[in-house]
Amino acid sequence: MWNKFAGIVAIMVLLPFASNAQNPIIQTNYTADPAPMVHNGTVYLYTSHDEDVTVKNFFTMNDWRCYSSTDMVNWTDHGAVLSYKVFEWSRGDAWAGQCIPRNGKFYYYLPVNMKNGGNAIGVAVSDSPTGPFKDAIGKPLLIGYGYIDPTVFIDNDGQAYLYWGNPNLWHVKLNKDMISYDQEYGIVKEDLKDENFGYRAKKIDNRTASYEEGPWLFKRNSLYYLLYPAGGVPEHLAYSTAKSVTGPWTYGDTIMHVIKERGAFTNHPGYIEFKGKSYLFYHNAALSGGGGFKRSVCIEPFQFNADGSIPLIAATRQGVVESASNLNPFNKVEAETIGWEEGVETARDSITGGIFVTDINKGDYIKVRSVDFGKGAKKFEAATAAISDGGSIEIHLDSSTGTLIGTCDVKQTGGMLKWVVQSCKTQKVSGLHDVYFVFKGGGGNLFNFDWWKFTNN
Ligand code: FUB
Repeated sequence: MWNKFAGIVAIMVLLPFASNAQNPIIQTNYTADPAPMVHNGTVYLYTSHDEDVTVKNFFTMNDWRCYSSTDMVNWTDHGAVLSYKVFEWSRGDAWAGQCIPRNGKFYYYLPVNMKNGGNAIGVAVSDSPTGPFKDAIGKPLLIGYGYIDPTVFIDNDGQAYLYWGNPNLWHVKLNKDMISYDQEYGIVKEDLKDENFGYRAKKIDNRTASYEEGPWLFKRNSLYYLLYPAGGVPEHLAYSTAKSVTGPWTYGDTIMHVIKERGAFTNHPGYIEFKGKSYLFYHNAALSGGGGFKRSVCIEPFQFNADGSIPLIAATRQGVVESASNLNPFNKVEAETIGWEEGVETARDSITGGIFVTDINKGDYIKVRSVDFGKGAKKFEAATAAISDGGSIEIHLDSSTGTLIGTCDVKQTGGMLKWVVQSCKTQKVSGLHDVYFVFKGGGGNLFNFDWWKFTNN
């Protein structure tokens, strides 16, 4: 999460592309290891989380976060949905996991280090995609050196598989309960050969093929795909395919070159098809203050080649240009539904448990993309909380300095978690726009912001 100092630098660094940028898609936190999941018409994006303060120049990661979107351009922050502390047998290192729905529950497979330092994979479960998650079995599901980065997949016949590992690649068949695996089938280790997982130019630690870690398994048109970071560090992304979910795998090609930016030395793929389009999720280090241990999740839309192969995908700043749907501003929209922001943070309300936008200072803004006003909006409502008067929300169209359609004064409400709906008239606005909430006022934190909506009367 960037602080105000970093924010100033960020504005300088990001300005050249901020107005059109969609990548990195989250600006309020450093996020990594994207694991998207489509459920009931919504994309849930689970990420690991690089802390703002890196300890001992290594991955400093304590929890996993969730964001959701129905349009691929605005992401609603659901906060940290679990911490490594959920696994009482763990001492930390909340690395790359993946969540999957089954039988009305959500199973989240996560690598952590055990209290004795060894690698293990745990499984957490929740009734909701946004948590809270709890340890499903009270002990590790799998224990072993290099047991990190699980990817989970359920085949058409209902059989679920878990693949994982660095520098090796293993898999198990999960039982229907999703919290145990077929002991008879056992733990299968892949024979990493060049023809299956690519040629490794940098021969280190007796590693053979290019496969490194972070597998992502899916099926498309009866072909199984395994995407993975490859080649050693700095990692590029590559893929293999197979006619059976258990291989043999045939090496495909590079999907994304090494991103030579700010010392990002890992990458991590995630893939979904959503509303008829294919999206590659990955991470770089593009946010202000970013680096190898402060990464940021990005998305690129792409098209498979006609023969099912994956093209080389460029890492861009623009990311998703076309939204998958438009946002209805006449429904209550969470303030933490963000297309792009500068300066603000998100936090969890200790009373309601909900997420809100905070650390709002003069000049900060939130951009919400593809807002469809239809025939017209005339009034704006916002749930805010403030300890003093003086702050306001300017509503601009299509840029932070675009047409000003209204200014909503935020009155003091008696506390920074005492939510009161403030409202103001707006100029009549219709059609499709990007909306910019530009925050104005004196010095310091102005107010907190929970949700907003427009009305047409
Ligand atoms: O995020 C920590 C580790 O870095 C992940 O587990 C790997 O995939 C790499 O991204």
